[in-house]
Amino acid sequence: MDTPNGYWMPPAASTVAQSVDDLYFVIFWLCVVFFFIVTGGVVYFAYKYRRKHPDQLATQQIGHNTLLEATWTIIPAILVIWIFVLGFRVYMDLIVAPGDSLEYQVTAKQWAWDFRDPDGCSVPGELHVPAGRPVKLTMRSDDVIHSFYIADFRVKQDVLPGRYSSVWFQADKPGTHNIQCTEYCGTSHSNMFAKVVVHTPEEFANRAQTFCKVTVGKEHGEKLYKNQCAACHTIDGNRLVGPSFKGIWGREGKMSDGSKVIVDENYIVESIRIPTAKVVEGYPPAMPAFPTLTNDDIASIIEYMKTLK
Ligand code: HEC
Ligand SMILES: [Cu+2]
Repeated sequence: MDTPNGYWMPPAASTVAQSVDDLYFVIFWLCVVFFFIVTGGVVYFAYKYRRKHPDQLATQQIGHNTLLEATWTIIPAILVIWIFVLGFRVYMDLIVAPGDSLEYQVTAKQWAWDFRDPDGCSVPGELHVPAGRPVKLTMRSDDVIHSFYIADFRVKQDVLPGRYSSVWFQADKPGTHNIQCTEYCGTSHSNMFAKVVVHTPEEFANRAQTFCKVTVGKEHGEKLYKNQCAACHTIDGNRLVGPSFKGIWGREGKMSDGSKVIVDENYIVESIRIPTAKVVEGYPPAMPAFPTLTNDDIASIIEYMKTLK
């Protein structure tokens, strides 16, 4: 569903795009008009006041002409103020996100974009948004300065390490558009592409069943628990092969070597990645490692464990 390219400009596919283009063309056509006035004047006067025969004397110096000078000061001043007013209006539209925007988290890193929608859904290299709703991106960088640019939407914003920046847009028609990084950010800068996919509201509402599986958050953690851990760990306090997860977060556990640990993030990550590193007293070292779980998966399991009081 790619939108076709226009002749003058990429397709104007967001609600602000047309006003950006209109402003651009106001300035462009003013430049064209002044180009012809100035260069036309130069050519005309060069011809009109050319030296007509070899012994013609130089024209006498002319001091100044108040009417002429007032005209070429006042008219450009009015035009420049007009451009400022038009530009300021468009700038305010671009910079102030509507209050009911869907908020996304965006992380740029050498050399990829990571997008996370308000429900924690994330698809590698793709930003999925609904048509007809404002979308606000809160952006940060893990390393160097990048720049987020959707030409079809006419939005562009630097993405910085150590500081949040944001853009917003609203696309009214479903379709796919390119995202580029427009700040030179190292070797593979020119490959730092992504896509924004605009869905119908129905498609977007069903994304959890279709293209966008939630990969962070306690609901995702609960799903992982049921599929991968429930065989050996209960959540009701009963003992299976392993200890129950009931009240696990923050509890003090005794290990088979006599040491004590407080259950925190690092202990849980270690228990899952290297289960034999610390073995709970009174249990066999029977827990398998889970190499397929991502760091996000483990973070989600931790979020879920915190709810098991
Ligand atoms: C085959 C059974 C088995 C499965 C499946 C299993 N575990 Fe375990 N787990 C154990 C056993 C046995 C222990 C206790 C011995 C030890 O610490 O290694 C344990 C201990 C733990 C501990 C330390 C508990 C404490 O009280 O200090 C954590 C955390 C843990 N498992 C997390 C998980 C997670 C998360 C999953 C699912 C992704 C999982 N386990 C799947 C058997 C299992
Ligand atoms: Cu970049």
